[in-house]
Amino acid sequence: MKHTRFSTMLFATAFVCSLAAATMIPAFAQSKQARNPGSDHGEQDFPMSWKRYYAYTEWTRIMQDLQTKYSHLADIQSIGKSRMGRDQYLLTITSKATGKAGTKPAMWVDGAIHGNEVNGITCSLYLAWYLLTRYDYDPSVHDLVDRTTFYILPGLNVDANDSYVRFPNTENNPREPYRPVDDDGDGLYDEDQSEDVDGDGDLSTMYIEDPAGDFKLSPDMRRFVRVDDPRERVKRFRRIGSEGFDNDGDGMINEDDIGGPDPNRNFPYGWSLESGYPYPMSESETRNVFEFQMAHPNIFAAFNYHNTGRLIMFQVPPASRPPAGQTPEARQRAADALNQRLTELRKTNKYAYLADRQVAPEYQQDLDVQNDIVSMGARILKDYTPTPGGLAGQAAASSYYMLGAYSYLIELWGSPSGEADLNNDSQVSDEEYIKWIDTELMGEGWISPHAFKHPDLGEIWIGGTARKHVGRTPPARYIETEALRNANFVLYCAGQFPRVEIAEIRVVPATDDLYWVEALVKNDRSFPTSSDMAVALKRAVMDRVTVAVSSNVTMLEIPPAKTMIDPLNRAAEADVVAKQGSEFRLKARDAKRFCALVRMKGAEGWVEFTVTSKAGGTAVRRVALKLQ
Ligand SMILES: [Ca+2]
Ligand SMILES: [Ca+2]
Ligand SMILES: [Ca+2]
Ligand SMILES: [Ca+2]
Ligand SMILES: [Zn+2]
Repeated sequence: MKHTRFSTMLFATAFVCSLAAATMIPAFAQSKQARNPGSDHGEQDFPMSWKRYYAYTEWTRIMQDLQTKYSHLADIQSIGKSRMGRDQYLLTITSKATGKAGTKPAMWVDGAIHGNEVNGITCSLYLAWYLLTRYDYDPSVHDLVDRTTFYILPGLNVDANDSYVRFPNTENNPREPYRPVDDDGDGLYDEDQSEDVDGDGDLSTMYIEDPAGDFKLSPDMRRFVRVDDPRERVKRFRRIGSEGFDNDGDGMINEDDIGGPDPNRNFPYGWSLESGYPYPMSESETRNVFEFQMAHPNIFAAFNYHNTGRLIMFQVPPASRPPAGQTPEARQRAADALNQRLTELRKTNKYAYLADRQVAPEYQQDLDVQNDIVSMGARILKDYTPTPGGLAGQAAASSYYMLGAYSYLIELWGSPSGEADLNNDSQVSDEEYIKWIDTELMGEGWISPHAFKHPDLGEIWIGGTARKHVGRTPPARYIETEALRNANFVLYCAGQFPRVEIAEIRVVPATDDLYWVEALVKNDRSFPTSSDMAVALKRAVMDRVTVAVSSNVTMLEIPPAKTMIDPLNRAAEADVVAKQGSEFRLKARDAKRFCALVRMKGAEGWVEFTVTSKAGGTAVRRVALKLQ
């Protein structure tokens, strides 16, 4: 067995072959692939108008039709019923040909937990449509749908969602699930709700003439404004409130409207009685969601769509207590250092973001990952601002702090900010708002004050507010731009889910018939294979490497330790793989070297490394051993 070390190495590495376990061959080839941004990417296969809001029966029909047309990529199910008996439909999107949904890392997306925030439905639905229609045309979507599962629940709070779209409402209502609550303590439930008094299809505000009132009409007669000077001689009005009648004749109007607890205070983490009453997960709408999430530990990250304000609210690890004895000066130095780092980062990326937070070392990676992801979010969404999210009973907090999933609450849209703010004081005044409506919406969207005879109140005035779908949900003409950008951000995140690969494998002769086999295992994505929080919660499944050998090769058990296989390569320090396999965890953009010592009897054999990661997939690579 004479050989030079050099020749064997060359020969062995030349025989490296990789098995295609990580890159599965899709059953549905991309026959229609399009790479021209000027061309159709499947939209015409399932034409959809994104120029309107859909009611519950319409958007659930769209979900059903999508599933029927793309049944090889999508399943539909009801995760449960709302209080009023509506099904909460969920689409599960992944290529069935490349594995079952539960075996792939998953992105959870929901919208409109707050009933009035129906642009969350549109964004979720758009994402589903985008993934399905583009699958055959767009290589990046194809790859994502092959590797990833998307659980999409467009409308969470279905009862209030339906009402918001179909009936006259202000932009703020209805918001909560329909738990009956006796707001005025008269023993009757929801007996006096707001109503469209003048029958114009909108819910606006009622005013009544009153010499002691503190409102007057603006000079252009389009809104009610406060009287600044008490001596001013002008027709005065008192604000009554939202349009409505005194339905129960108790002298009060709209004193017992529909709606129970805030559903986004009803989740278990950080729950409090005051806004999440009567107990955590008391509402079927929220409980169905959390039970589904608990039963699907493959959920790796979650998006919840809300409005309003163009924010990327993300969950961050808990702030560490300042080290004992940390002086205010030391704290200031830390803040200065953070600012300096941010200034440096923004020289090359104006969207760079760093959360102002110090965390314990075991959570540092989660903070780094979130900073990284939301910086890209700010870039993709353009005029959105990252900011750490709230904890109190919020779905996103439970996703991260209880399930270990990276989570994001997107506050969509918002009063037209930049473009409407004409004097650049970072506020949109009522005048600027109306000017924006006049300019951008050709005047559509504003209810000018008008007199009306009210059966309970007599002569009143109604108006001076915007209609629905102006401030909190975008006018139809802006829906698609908003939905597209948000779909891109979700797709970006899913594309950054961990992906394990064996980037390199090589053989280094040790002595006699002994050989070191060394593999370089990598995850080049922005997410680690499990979050720091999942590790802390003991929900993380460690990554695993095992070594298999051909019949004439034996793997030697040697104590697990770092080993320098090649003394000439000082960087090539590797962890010895135990015979029964070794566990580890790949962080974001991480690489680790592993080695095994094997003995070969005969002239030919092979050694195969297998890396399995719950979220990062499986990678297998084999190296041939051959003596000359
Ligand atoms: Ca009542
Ligand atoms: Ca009520
Ligand atoms: Ca009205
Ligand atoms: Ca009443
Ligand atoms: Zn909301």
